[in-house]
Amino acid sequence: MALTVVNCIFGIISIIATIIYSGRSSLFTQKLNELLHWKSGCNPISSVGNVTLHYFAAQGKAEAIRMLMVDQQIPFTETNYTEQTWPNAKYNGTATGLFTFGQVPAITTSKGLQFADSKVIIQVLGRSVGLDCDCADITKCDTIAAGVNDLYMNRSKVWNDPNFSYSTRNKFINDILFTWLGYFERLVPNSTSESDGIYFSSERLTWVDYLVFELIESNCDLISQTAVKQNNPDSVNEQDVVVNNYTKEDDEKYENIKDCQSLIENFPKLNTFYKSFRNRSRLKTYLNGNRHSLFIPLP
Ligand SMILES: N[C@@H](CCC(=O)N[C@@H](CS)C(=O)NCC(=O)O)C(=O)O
Repeated sequence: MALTVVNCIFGIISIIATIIYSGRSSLFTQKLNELLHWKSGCNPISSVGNVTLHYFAAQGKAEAIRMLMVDQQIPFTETNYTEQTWPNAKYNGTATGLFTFGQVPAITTSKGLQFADSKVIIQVLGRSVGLDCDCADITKCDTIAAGVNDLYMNRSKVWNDPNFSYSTRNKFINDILFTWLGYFERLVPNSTSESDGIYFSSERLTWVDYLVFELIESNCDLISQTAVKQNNPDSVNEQDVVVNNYTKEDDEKYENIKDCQSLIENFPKLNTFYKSFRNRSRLKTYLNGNRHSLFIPLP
């Protein structure tokens, strides 16, 4: 009897050692976690319950989170801060520690979770519905999220500049957007085809797909909403000519980028991803409904 127990212990230790030395221990723990939660991904967690999204009545850094919640049927309500209500909310949220760095988005949930930061939120919500990346792809997913954030910050600088003009719009498309969409184009896996679904990671839908989709969608909207030159009479302003060496030809080149189609067709793989993702039925209904404004009403 004692010998059988010793044999068993020895057997278990050998199996664990083999898994560790084979370099596949993360796959093993992922499979174990998946079995325990009955959900895919490296680090699945149980349902978060009903969510309250603390953010402005604007798309901004909360929009990809909203898209994931709508598409994955996570029930949620919103605080929708305005220019008037934000200063007080910021003071209170910072005092309670909910807005860790004095900013939103943040979430609270009926199961007692509360934390801030757009990337942390979307990743946790993804984990709760089986949309975490595979363990082997965690670095790729974090990298994509960092890239989405970097482009967002680059864009904010341009679009929130009080001297924003039609020329700066076109210069943004030329100098920043084309370059960055080129980076994302390279991150679409080659092996995917439209019929299988195009996904950035783990050969299945994950939270990063919502981040990249929203990035494309919001840039498309910004470009379309500023496409008409008549509404931008200050085309090629003097400052742009002097400071940025900007010419009328630059304007003409990028005024052709006037809607989503004319932008995204320059990036074939992203185009296929974008079109197939936009067809997700709940998401399509959401996109066609009354959404918040693109711009944040900050005081
Ligand atoms: N790293 C944070 C940045 C959040 C952030 O920049 N929030 C802005 C709105 S998009 C904000 O709260 N601004 C108001 C303020 O700072 O008072 C995230 O990604 O969630």
